Amino acid sequence: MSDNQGNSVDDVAQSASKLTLNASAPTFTPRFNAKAPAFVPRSRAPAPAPAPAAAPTPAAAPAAVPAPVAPVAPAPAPAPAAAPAPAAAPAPAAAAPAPAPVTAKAQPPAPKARPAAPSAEDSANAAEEELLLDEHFKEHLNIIFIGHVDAGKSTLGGNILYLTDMVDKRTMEKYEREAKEAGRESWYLSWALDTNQEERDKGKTVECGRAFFETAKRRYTILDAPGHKNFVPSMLGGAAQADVGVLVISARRGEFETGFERGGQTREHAILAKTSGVRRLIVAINKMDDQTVEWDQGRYNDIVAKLTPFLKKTAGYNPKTDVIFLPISGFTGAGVKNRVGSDCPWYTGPSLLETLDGMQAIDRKINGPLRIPISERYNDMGAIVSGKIESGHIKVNQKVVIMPERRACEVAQILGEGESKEEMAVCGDNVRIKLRGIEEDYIQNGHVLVDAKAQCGSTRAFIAQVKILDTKNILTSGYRSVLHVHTSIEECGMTKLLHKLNDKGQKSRLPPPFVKRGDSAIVRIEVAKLLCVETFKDFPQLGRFTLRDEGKTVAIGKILKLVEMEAPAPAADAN
Ligand SMILES: Nc1nc2c(ncn2[C@@H]2O[C@H](COP(=O)(O)OP(=O)(O)OP(=O)(O)O)[C@@H](O)[C@H]2O)c(=O)[nH]1
Ligand SMILES: [Mg+2]
Repeated sequence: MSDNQGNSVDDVAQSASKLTLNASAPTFTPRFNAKAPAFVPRSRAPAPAPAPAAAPTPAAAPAAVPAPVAPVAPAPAPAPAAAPAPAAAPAPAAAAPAPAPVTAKAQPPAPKARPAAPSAEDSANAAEEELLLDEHFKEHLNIIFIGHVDAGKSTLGGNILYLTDMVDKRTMEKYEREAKEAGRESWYLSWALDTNQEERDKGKTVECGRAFFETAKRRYTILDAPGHKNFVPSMLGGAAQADVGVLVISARRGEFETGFERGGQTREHAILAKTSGVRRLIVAINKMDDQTVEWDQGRYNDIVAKLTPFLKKTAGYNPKTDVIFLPISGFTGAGVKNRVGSDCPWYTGPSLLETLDGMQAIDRKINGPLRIPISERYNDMGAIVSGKIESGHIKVNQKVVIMPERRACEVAQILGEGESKEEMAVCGDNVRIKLRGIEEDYIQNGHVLVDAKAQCGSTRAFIAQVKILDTKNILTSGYRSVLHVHTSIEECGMTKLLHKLNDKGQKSRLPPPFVKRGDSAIVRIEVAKLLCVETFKDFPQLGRFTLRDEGKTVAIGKILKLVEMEAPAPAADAN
């Protein structure tokens, strides 16, 4: 792996957002079922009393910093903060084919906008959707922890599991003892997520960790990305499944600076998260308890002031609508579940979990065609696959097909987070599925599980719009690299450069002889094996990708058109 020295992607990713064109899709507001049994955490310590409801505190915007805090509505605890104003669609770039707001392919209209006189079909779909939402009243949110190495991502994740009673006190005490014996005392909280020996020995996450917790309002999957630059591919696999990013920043003297300099993963992760479809970021300014910081407001403001223009101009996040800053200590837990309180009197805004609970509901295409990119598979008395449901819903006994090999099988069991067995799961859920009628060996990461009656196509070639980020060389047709698209990783070739795009997004008439750092272009990409992808317009999560080479992100892109496609099998052929 070559070094990223001095060649971070940010210089040239100035318009990364233009490329991702991540227009906020229409959102719906799930009807949360009042009959739902409330989640009552077995609190380990007497929880501090909820903040006095009478005087809702404004989200503290440190006065000295120009608008660093996104508009989180006052959050009278314990009720979560009201959702921030709907994220205005980030202004799409002028560039050509602007993806329409996300809608599932050939699907019924989004449930939110009910027409004045709904057709019978619309009404039936809306009724079905409401039923599904009622059953899944607790929305599932997938959050990815990103940021520079040692920023405190795993420690924060471990503490959240502890504070929400997902890991009991005795287990944590055991980790504490063992970590002390291993000479890594301060690392014990991270052991809840860094589960393998190498990770614990080195204190570095290698594989994107996964854990589950829930609050009174939502169910969450934590995806804990490794910060080290060598493990960016693993971070990308996690980002592909995430709805919201928590960018963890160490406020410790020297650490913020290292993470934020060129080549630091603060920058690379923020850009990659945005290009992977993570629309909203919570920036957790962490280690505020550290003795070099001691909850100093000046340090916090300084960091916020440095990050804000970068997140806006380079990573493409709108600081007003997509980004929320808050101070925490993942280690002591201050500002994580409970508010920072007297530790940090100048910040009176909501805690991290309150902020997550208060985020606007994500658009889910519950009645869309079933699409689950497989992120893991193994055998446990039958083939088991896991992944996030990107579209649609799945039920026990449903006939499904593993694409692109078109292997028909059936859903034997749906395992929710924890060990719960579910009758069904819906878009947004991160599930494990036991399959009947297929051997595990036939399944690979990057395959896509679909409904037998609504299969997807597969292809060996597609036309894409790319933005070239980090490469010293010029790229000509035939350039080979590694394609990361949803959970799939394949070698690919950029076989044709079709058009270069100018700043206004206009196509060159003639194909360019080469493209270089900073250029945008329309290209043809080919892979050796059949791949299940979709156009960005139809399914953004299956239609955006990165190209990596020698440990660097060379380009980001979105799929405009599938060519040499194998059409989906007619319904009758399946099973
Ligand atoms: N003082 C203080 N130290 C912290 C805090 N959070 C994490 N640390 C310490 O920072 C070090 C790194 O923590 P990790 O949680 O492993 O960091 P990470 O971001 O997961 O690192 P990678 O997985 O390698 O990217 C450990 O020694 C933690 O104890 C915090 O809030 N305050
Ligand atoms: Mg870690």
